[in-house]
Amino acid sequence: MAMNGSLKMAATALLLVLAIVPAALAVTHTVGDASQWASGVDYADWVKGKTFRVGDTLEFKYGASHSVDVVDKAGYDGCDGSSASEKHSDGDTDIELKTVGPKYFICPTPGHCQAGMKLEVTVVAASSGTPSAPTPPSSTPATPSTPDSPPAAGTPGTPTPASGSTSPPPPAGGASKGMMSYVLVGVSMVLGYGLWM
Ligand SMILES: [Cu+2]
Repeated sequence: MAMNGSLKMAATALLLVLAIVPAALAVTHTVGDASQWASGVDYADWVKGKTFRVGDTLEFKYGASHSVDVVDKAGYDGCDGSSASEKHSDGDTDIELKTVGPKYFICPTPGHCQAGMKLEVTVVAASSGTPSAPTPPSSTPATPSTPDSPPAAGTPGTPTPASGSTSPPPPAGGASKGMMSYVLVGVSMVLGYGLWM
């Protein structure tokens, strides 16, 4: 039964890895890449081919002549930062994408947005495409007792059909699913039933 124990530990480790990987996929997008947040960059072109997910971060890097205003669509279309929900001018601004939908950013320096220093990204849900384990990693699947001491319990599934026609539990059917835990549960049920009889 030591083999089963190590296999179960391996399976648990695998589940943990699968549960952790999606979180590790959160990405920081440096706006404009090497061009950064500056004049003369086509940010509509920069966005192409990229996927922005909830949990990702936009990092704006820019010189002292620029700023970042978080605006709505009207502010984006009109290059108007007067109703911006956030204003940043620290030169290195991280903005986490927290909700799905379009997000708009402009540089409020006069003339910059009008010349194209504006960014629209569409944020999508975080977990699309990863079918990972939906259940939390519960490491103790309720079978702590390894049935090793009573080996003579042989021929399970036939526990004295004394009480009428309907046999009590169908353990063989449950065990046929191939899951090791189900097998262990079935065996322990049979053993427990035998001891009880
Ligand atoms: Cu600017």
